[in-house]
Amino acid sequence: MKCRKCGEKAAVNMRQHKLALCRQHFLEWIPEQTQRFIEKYHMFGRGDRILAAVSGGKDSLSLWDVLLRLGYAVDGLHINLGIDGGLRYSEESQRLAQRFADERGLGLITVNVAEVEGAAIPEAAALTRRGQLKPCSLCGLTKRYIMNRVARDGGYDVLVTGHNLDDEAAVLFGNALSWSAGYLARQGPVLEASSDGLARKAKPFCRIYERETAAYALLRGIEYIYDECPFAEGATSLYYKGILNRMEADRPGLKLSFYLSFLEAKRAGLLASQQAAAEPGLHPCQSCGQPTSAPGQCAYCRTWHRVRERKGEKAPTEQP
Ligand code: Q46
Ligand code: ZN
Ligand code: ZN
Repeated sequence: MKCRKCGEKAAVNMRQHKLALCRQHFLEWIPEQTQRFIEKYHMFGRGDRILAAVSGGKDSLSLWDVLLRLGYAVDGLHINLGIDGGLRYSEESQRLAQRFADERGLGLITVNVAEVEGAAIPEAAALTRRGQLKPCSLCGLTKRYIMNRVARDGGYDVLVTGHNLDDEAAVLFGNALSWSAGYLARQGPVLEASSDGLARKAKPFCRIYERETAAYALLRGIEYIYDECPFAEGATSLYYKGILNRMEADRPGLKLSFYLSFLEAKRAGLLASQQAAAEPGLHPCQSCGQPTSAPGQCAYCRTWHRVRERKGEKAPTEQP
């Protein structure tokens, strides 16, 4: 297989795009594509201050790398969840995120959940109803809250995450199976800021296959955490990814057309009424001031308050 651009030996063959590229041209192609999507979906501009959520995995570190190569001003945010699972998962994730930042002289904000809230995610989840079986629900709530808070308090224009096409297609598949109109209405490359304090969010890799972000990290020599979070095992999203991968193997490009057709249908008015009604009445949380639709306290404050109560501890003096 030869590179379409130069005729040298191809390093990556992308059947879905009918495109094979050598190392050098693949490493140029990913930023070009990313820039194209940033513009197409009006994600952010040159003067914007960008905060990238970096887990230490291939997607978020590749994204940070690509945005820097494109000349954007990007700081990183890493959230240490306190997950071990015999793999020292969180410790290793933070080490790799920190190393990436240090080697390039970049700013990385780190929030350690156990230090801020008094309990790591697995311990806290075991104390709440939310996370009895798996801590993912509490974990997701906590990550969303901290990301939003840091982005808002730091005055960032946009929060970017490394979600790739496989992630987006799997979420879309799940939401379409249950016709969750509210979730479908909110899914897309950009989630606009709300006037009451929800940060603007964008996913510059939403059209890049997971296989491509992995190849990018590998060919750029980015060291990332290979292991999945130990709690990801058996996750529905992985099950959906497996099904979509089987379909993709028979029909290259299926995942991309599934996602793009959805965006196109939305643009043409599908879910228009849900989009108009998607914003529930938000008001500031009584405790932390972040916007919430829940009466009184937001779900984050309520849940972590309960965790501390059950742990028999006092409320922390510091918020993330
Ligand atoms: S939600 Fe669940 Fe992930 Fe949190 S506990 Fe691990 S698998 S990290 S994306
Ligand atoms: Zn080439
Ligand atoms: Zn709150």
